[in-house]
Amino acid sequence: MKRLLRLIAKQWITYALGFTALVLAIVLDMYNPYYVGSIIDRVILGGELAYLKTALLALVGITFARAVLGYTKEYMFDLSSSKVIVELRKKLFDHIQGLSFAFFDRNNTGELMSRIKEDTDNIMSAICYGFMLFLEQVIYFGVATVILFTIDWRLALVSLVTMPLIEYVVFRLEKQVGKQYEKISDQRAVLNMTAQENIAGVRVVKAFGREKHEILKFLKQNEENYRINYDLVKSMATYNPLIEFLSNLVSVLVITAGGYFVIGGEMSLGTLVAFSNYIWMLIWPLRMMGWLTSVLAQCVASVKKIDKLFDEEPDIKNYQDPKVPEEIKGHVEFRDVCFEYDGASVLKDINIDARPGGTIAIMGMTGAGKTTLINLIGRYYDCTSGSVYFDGIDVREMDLAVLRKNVSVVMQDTFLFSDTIEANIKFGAGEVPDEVFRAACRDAMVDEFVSQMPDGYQTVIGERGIGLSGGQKQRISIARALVRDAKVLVLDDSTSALDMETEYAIQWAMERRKGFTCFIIAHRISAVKNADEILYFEDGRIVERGTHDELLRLRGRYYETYREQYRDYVEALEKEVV
Ligand code: DUT
Ligand code: MG
Repeated sequence: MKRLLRLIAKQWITYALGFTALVLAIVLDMYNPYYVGSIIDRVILGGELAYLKTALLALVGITFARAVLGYTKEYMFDLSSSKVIVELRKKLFDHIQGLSFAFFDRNNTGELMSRIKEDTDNIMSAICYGFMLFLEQVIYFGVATVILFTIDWRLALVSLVTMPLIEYVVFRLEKQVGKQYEKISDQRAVLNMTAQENIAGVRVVKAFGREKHEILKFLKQNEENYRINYDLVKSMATYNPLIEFLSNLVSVLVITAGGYFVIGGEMSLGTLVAFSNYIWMLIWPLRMMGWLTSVLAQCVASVKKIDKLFDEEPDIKNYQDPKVPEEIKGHVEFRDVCFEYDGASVLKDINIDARPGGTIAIMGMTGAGKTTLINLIGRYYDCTSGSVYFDGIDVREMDLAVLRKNVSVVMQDTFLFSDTIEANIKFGAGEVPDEVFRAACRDAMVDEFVSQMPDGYQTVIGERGIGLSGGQKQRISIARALVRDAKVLVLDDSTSALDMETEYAIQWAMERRKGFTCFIIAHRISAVKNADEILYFEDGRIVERGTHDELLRLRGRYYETYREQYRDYVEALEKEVV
């Protein structure tokens, strides 16, 4: 809440201008019934024709000034609130971006999206027209009450009698409607999610012939949506006529009682007409209060949710006195590293020494902990015990920005943005000299297919049917890693979708670039056999380690994998030997 108030306070000038316009508009509004009343008394009844011109001119003037002030008021409130929301959204987005992987493991995307979109929208409605109308109605109510009592206290009392009743019904309606709105909002989220999942996963749906099932599911949710909306309309239809009736009842009471005063000569007709006009300045605020309180309550709920998100601290924070190695060489060391996800042990007693310029290859079954291991290098997670060192500094004490700048990762799941190929490759690398960019594209074999596209590197991915194959996406993400020229390169299963020939060409290019420490996770022997050390993982432990030749001699898991992949070749070779 404090955060929001601070942002609002920053826009105080525009809010103050809006507020001034609002007060002036109300003051003008108060003159309207007065002139109408005087026209009746002085012109219609008193025959004072000369006054008609003055009164009409005043009414036209008021209408015109009222329009200008109304515009200014809305514009100022809109402007300041939009600025507040833009700032709030930016802060929230920055904050979410700063949170660690573990946070995103715990929270789903849909929920975070609704914090950024729906909750900020709720706050926007509250601080813009919610706040504006609230002020306006409170002032109307206060001023109108004073005027009514000044005109005639007896009539004022008569008109106030039914007000609590109106207010009671309004709040009853709001309570019911509020619950229904909540249901509608929840249901809409479900509907959106189903639609979104089905459109995003349309290939899976079609491949498994589930179109009919998914359509039925959607229809059912759509029907449910209709039902809840229908309930809402029903409540409105029940309560609104009652509110209407009570509001009109006030007029009837006032005109009846006032009629007696007019007939008795205690009050002029014009005053009575003016009075009955002022009454609506009491009724409208009352009728709106229900809706307004719910807008404000929704805003408070949204602010609380957003505050909770802001309170979320990144698990991985920069060390208070971050260290930077004198010379960055790319020496990565794991010492007795263990890692757990929420208490489930994933890595156990890992010791690795990756010398600068060396290549460590990692093999093992799915779920063995390979990705988890490499996530510890760039400190996307912190190990549970033991330490990871980068150039002799514990990564937990190293400057995070420097560390991450020097560890370039090609992730297992390629993620490309809907942007040009060039922007995707240069993503996060800052200024990239042209020759570095070209060399990366050449080495990652991106040039090969991009040069055949009519727009080349300016082709926007994901637009107008520009789709890419799995291997092409992998090549782009390899180029993205190479462009950063980091001292440590991590390839997580990033050549799995490539044909042997392309994989070999990329390997050869890497060999030629060298000068960086490389971690390669791969399943193919061909991708790992030249590594300085091959680690074979099983269940979070290194069960075999050594060079290709050493591991073959060991005749263990690695040898088995080798035999599987080169069965025909090995058999032929063994026959020949015999
Ligand atoms: N795991 C979690 N939470 C996560 C990620 C993984 O509990 O956020 C578990 C699943 C698995 C183990 O950790 O049992 C190791 O996962 P990892 O992704 O490290 O496995 P991998 O060796 O990279 O498998 P793959 O070859 O399928 O990529
Ligand atoms: Mg993995």
